[in-house]
Amino acid sequence: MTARVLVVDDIPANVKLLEAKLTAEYFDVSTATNGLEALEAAVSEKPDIILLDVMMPEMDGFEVCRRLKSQPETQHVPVIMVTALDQPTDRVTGLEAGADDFLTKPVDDIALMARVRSLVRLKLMTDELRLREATGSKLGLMDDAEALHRAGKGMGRVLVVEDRETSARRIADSLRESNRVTIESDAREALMRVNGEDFDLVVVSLSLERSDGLRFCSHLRSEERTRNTPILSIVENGDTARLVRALDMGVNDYLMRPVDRNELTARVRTQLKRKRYQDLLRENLQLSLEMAITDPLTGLYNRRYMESHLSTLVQRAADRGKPMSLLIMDIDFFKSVNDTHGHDVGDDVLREFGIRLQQNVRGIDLACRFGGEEFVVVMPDTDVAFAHNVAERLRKSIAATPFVVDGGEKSLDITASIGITSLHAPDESVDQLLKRADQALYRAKREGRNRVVSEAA
Ligand code: GH3
Ligand code: MG
Repeated sequence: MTARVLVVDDIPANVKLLEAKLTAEYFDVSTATNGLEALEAAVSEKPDIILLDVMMPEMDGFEVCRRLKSQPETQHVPVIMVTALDQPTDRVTGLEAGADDFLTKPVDDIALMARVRSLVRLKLMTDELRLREATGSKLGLMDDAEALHRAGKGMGRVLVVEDRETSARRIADSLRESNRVTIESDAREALMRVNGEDFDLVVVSLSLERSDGLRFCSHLRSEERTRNTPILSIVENGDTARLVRALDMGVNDYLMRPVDRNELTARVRTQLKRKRYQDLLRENLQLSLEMAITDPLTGLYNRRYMESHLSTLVQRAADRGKPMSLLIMDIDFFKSVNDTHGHDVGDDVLREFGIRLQQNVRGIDLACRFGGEEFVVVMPDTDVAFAHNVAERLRKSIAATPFVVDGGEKSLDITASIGITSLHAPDESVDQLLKRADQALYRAKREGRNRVVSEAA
């Protein structure tokens, strides 16, 4: 995993030290030495995570964090506060400013890496959801601000897995005001419970006396049902080894004993908010997007969605310096299918064509019905040579097996022609891309149909 990290500290030696540690782990590091610089870099560098020193002259880390978390361009970037003081009050101030985690100087290498990785992983997932969501709202389907607002509300369902009675009670008491809390003292029982009941957050002790907390976390992460449920773990002070394993496993956050009440409630709040935000995005995506952006006949994405999302994908490929390819396919002599067998049979052919298309592209490829009997597949991270292979496979899957149509009454030989292009320059427009693919398609038609043509290099 590689990611962009912004390191902010007013003391050059501290910046150098963190920069060296992160660069050694192949992170892409940029730096800032004061609050204002940090705010600028957070926008211009688009970091995936920010390591932020608390004590800085003029604007301190808390203020920087507050500002980062209050502007839309940067509010989703995780912030780790780096503080010289191991003070619970500092942590609470930081959490209230919106910080996602803390590291204490001198920064422990293992905790630093595990922490950065864990937050980056979460950020990448949220980015993906936000990207799709942004495409949805461009189409007028939902409202980001409304989703965020709703995410901050409502009772959370929290499962506490802890076998020390006083500790369990104290945690439950702290959370009860705004959550529905269930206590389970045995990890095996807890596992049964999460299979039958939905929880928004699981708080789990990693030092259970009678069962294995880490194993429980790993089960949660491997099961489809609980894979996205946030886990907040409670760790014995100094038990870095177990903490690191937990974070590597995908545990979202942690608290060291003795558990500070304010820190606990603040972290629970953060996790619940993020969970709800993600749930809302996912729900919105499934419900409204599917209806408005798919083609009713084939179930593929429609042209409107494709054009809208394609510009986002082009931008992203350009930003990351990754290749991207696109193909246009057009059924050969389709007019004669309609003319000979009628429009309904034509529709059957289109439906079956959609199914075969879907079966032959990857999940990250975007397949859509572009118009009548024209289809487009956008392939992120794919160069033109690889796209050619995909196209050949598609062409064969159409031509090799006749299309059974008209309720099984007829069987038709169908072929298609395919034109391919790829992104040449980062500033290319969607129109240019489509036009080149179309020219390649035109050549495929002219050269005899049932073939794949890549654009001339
Ligand atoms: P070529 O090999 O050059 O592509 O020839 P073609 O016959 O496939 O191309 P042409 O553009 O002449 O004809 C496309 C036909 O597709 C004409 C149109 O009536 C038909 N068509 C477009 N949309 C639909 C649809 O939703 N259902 C059906 N049944 N036919 C459609
Ligand atoms: Mg055609």
